[in-house]
Amino acid sequence: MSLQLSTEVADALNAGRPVVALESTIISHGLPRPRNHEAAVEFEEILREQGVTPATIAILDGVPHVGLDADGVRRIAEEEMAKASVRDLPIVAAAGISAATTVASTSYLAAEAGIRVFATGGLGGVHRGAGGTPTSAATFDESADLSTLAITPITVVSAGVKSVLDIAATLERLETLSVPVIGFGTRAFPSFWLRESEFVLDWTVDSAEEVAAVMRAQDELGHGQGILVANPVPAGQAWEREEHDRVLAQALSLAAEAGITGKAVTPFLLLKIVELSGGRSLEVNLDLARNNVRVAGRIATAWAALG
Ligand code: PSU
Ligand code: MN
Repeated sequence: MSLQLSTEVADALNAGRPVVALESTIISHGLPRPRNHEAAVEFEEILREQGVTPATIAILDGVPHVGLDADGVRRIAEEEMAKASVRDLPIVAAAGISAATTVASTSYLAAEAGIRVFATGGLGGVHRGAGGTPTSAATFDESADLSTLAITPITVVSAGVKSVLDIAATLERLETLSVPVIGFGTRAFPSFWLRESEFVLDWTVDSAEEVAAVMRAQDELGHGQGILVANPVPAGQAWEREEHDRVLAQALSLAAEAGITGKAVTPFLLLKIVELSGGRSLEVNLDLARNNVRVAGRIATAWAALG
């Protein structure tokens, strides 16, 4: 599958200038229209202001694009597209159709292009009930985001994982898969809309330069896995815990009642939560994503400085 790098991205990579990958599923399936388009444009602007080249990734008409032009960005925001994880890529390419890329497939394509840093909102993980409960069978619903990070050399900046997931199980799986997890200015693992979860991390750094040093050390060790940088939503911008807990419980039971399964689960929950919170969760989602993009820009800059 041959990648189509934008001229801007190809030039930046050839010159060793900082580049940050951005995913398209958050735009096409994770945020409501028309805010999704504004967000896609804004994420790119935040990077450009830092002197970093954005590489928004998506499959357009069967071609994996690394770096989109303005029309490509508009298309991922406005067109009905499939959500493509890594396993869907060859099928989508052969069919010549367009699809948005998840954290897994964005990571895969970014790494193929030689990009080392990627900003998202929240990494996918192990869904609640994945291992079964006393009254229901195991669903085995674990995002390919995790298994992809185990074999893909990319640093993903994420506000932890969404609290819709089983955070304990997700952290255990990341350990099993040997993916380093580093708190960025925090010891508490963030849970997307909230700055904290009950889980305490072993490792924390306070600067982008420290993350770049870990990336270099990992390369020197010859380990080809990714790194998860857990970056909490800034203080004062997190969702109020009480409302968060109430809305989350409602959304989870609506998903169960509606029998939502498979790759529809995450988009269903995210959009239902926006609806039930009267848009509050959306504001927090945008704030945390902007913050991740900014930190990813700093990490990419520190990484480029290491040469
Ligand atoms: N983070 C967000 N919004 C999103 C997602 C992440 O703020 O929509 C998407 C990512 O693309 C992630 C996907 O890879 O949700 C996880 O989906 P699943 O659980 O089906 O693997
Ligand atoms: Mn899933």
